[in-house]
Amino acid sequence: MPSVRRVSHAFLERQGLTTVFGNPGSNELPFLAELPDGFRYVLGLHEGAVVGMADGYAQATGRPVLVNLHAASGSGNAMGALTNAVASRTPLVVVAGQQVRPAIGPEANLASVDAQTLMKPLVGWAAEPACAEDVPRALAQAVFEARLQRRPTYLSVPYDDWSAEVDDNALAVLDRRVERASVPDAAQGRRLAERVAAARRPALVLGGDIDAPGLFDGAVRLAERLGCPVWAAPSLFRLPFPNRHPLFRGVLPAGIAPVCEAFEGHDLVLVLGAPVFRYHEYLPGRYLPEGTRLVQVTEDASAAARAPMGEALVADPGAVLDLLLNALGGSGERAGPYRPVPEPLTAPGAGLHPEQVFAALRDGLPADTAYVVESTSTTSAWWRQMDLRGPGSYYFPAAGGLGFGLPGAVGVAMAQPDRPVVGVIGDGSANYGITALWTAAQHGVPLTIVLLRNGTYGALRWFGGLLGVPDAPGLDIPGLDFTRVAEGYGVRARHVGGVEELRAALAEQPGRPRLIQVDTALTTPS
Ligand code: TZD
Ligand code: CA
Repeated sequence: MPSVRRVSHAFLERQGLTTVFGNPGSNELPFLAELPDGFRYVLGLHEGAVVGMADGYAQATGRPVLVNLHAASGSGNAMGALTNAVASRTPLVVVAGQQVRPAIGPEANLASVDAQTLMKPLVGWAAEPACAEDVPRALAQAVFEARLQRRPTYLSVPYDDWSAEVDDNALAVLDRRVERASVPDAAQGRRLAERVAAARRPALVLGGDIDAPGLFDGAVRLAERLGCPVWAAPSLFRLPFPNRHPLFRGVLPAGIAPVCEAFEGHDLVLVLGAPVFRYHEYLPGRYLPEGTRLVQVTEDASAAARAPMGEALVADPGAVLDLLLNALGGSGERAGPYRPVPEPLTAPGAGLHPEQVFAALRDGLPADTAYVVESTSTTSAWWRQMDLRGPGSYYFPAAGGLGFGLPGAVGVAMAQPDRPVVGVIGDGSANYGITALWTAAQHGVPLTIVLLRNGTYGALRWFGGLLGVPDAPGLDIPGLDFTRVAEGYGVRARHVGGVEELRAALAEQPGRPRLIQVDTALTTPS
């Protein structure tokens, strides 16, 4: 009779979940015993970094990824990082260890009390199997729920379950295949196509789900066919459209009133692959201008249900793009040349203006570089200087939880070893996921971290102004030298003083992780 462990490992192998991001404890060791040869265990030194790396890896591969965490304490450490994975719709399958069944009730040390509800608000599905024999099936459910819902799931497994024996019925899980098809029916398709064709001044709003091969190009074709303006949805975390395309109008501001203002004069707003909307700053007003209709197409049923306005079609945005392109016919106008980049701004003091740093990245690095950005006061400088034209070019913490950027860059680089990957990380943000440097060093991940050191939580100073709090303590972070921190974790690092030195440093291709620290002047996000 096979063990729960053997069947579970075989299931994970068949489903392609053979890269495990984790940080182990005693409860987890029995799951990790006898891992078959094809498995790769990626050790992270803190659970926030573990989830951040797994999140980047899963987003870049577009596939579910296994995360192994230690009981309640490890899971708790991971929760902040999971908020981002929820917002980016990343299918993380978190398997946590648990005490043996008789020790849970009496709350022995390392028992995870009420493990099913521990991560509940964040995960789309959570369970602790009712008996050992149910573990392989429950693990399969965790994987399929994560994929179908595109949301993290959580499975808590008592550690002695792994060596329990199961009968042949448990093997049925190995042959399971679970798929989804979500193409609109003929009437729904016709209605939507007629609505779009009849619009006098349509506008497109694209969300993170459109940053995928096929969809990204489909969105460009649709926009050119319609000749309409395109915005990225508010609180952008992936780039769904070339940012210098002549039809691109930028990222919608994350407030009710400014979004309404942007849509002024449009009779139809078609939202593809985004919630409606992830506002941030509370700027009340009308949701939509008088006479503007909004239609949201998303395969996220919850995003459709919770939107405060508009119509929604729960369907695959890729299928809808195909359908609209077929229905609208024609070949679309060439929309004209890409918009040129402006000269980078310079700063009066000692540090570089962030625009100078970004211009150096743009000029010096290959066009297909993937950027993982966690630098919060430099957003407008970033979009003014960058010229990103293809899918998978840009990642940002989707729920705004810091600690994604540095680990996420490691995960993206591990997922795409042939693509240049750069983390653009603020001196505040870096600290939340800093231990990922060690994992990058150990795996020799060819990754560049550009560390922007302005000595402060720049975005919070700006927020202080907006909220009428000019005197909050705890916003400055002097005395940090990331070259020494990085060296301590085994990553080669250097400080660059000026633009030319930065450009020269970027031109080197070391083939292993490196950190480049540059002092920057304080700017505002917008
Ligand atoms: N903690 C976590 C986990 N997430 C957060 N978003 C914050 C705290 C609050 N926070 C922001 O929202 S922005 C920011 C903080 C601390 C400053 C980030 O500093 P930075 O970037 O150096 O990375 P800038 O460019 O100086 O703003
Ligand atoms: Ca900073």
